[in-house]
Amino acid sequence: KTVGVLGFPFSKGQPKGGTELAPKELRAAGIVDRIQALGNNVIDHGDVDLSGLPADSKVGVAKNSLAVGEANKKLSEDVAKYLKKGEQVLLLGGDHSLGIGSLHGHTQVQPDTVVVWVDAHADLNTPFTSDSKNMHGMPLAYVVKEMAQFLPKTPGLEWCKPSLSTKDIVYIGLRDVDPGERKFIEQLGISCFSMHEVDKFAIKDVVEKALSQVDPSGNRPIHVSFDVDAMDPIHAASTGTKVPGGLTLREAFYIAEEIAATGRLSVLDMVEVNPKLGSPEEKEVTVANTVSVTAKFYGSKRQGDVPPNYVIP
Ligand code: DIR
Ligand code: MN
Ligand code: MN
Ligand code: MN
Repeated sequence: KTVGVLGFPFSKGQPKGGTELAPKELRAAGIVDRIQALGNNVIDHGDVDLSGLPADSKVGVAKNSLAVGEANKKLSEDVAKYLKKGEQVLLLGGDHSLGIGSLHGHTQVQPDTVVVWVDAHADLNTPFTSDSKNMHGMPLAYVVKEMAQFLPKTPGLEWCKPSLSTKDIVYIGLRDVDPGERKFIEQLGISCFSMHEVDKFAIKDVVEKALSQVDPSGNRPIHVSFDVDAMDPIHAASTGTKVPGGLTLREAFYIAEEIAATGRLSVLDMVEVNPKLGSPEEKEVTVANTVSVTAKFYGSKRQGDVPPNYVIP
């Protein structure tokens, strides 16, 4: 299979500068080589061209919506372009507002995709339910049909027509959910495995139940949107909104190994690494763990890997 790697050096979905540096850091840490060494054909397409984004005024219901909207429009087109060539897409964020363009582009090409949203947060806020007004807390609200009735007209996002249903989405790892988001999850019946369910059922059952709830037939393409803050801050401290009590590195590995085993991973977003946050050691650990988890999604196994042309010396 061919994996197309795409960087999205963007941070305007939240207030902290630094996530725009993550694609460069992840590449420097060898993410492309790691995936290639597993026997995948990897094409690094570089970064989405984010030059000349509009400047936002300070007023507006959602912060930086012109820039977020325009950047995501370009992202959607790029994701769709590489999927049409038959590639899988690995998207290196960037903050999680990129979920808008990534999911929009993905569903243009594969309308039957399911979404596994691995995150401490639900990212389902509308500009009305959000306290922060940061768009990295809103991407799912803009791509889910049932949410359209709750959204205001948002400058910059006029192009974005929702293309997913609540039935196509499942959450894993939630532990910091705002009141409006919780209400939407209940009212719209979105499948959700918060950290409570991870504790209750253990990760093996959580992954099994999550995949069977969202796709009982087990044949649809899978979009994983992996926010590194899903992991416990011990494993991923260099991120903008750390929440204690998260997934262990082992649980993250297990999710990734099981998704890889389905053979149906189509798009993977790895988001919210912020190399400017935390100590140098924490940055190094966060980047290294993000690379390791990503490699598991593309076939690396903890039981050990044998490169394709390996010969016993
Ligand atoms: C919070 C935080 N729910 C918000 N969201 C984050 O601002 O909407 N998402 N950090 O990843
Ligand atoms: Mn998050
Ligand atoms: Mn919150
Ligand atoms: Mn997120």
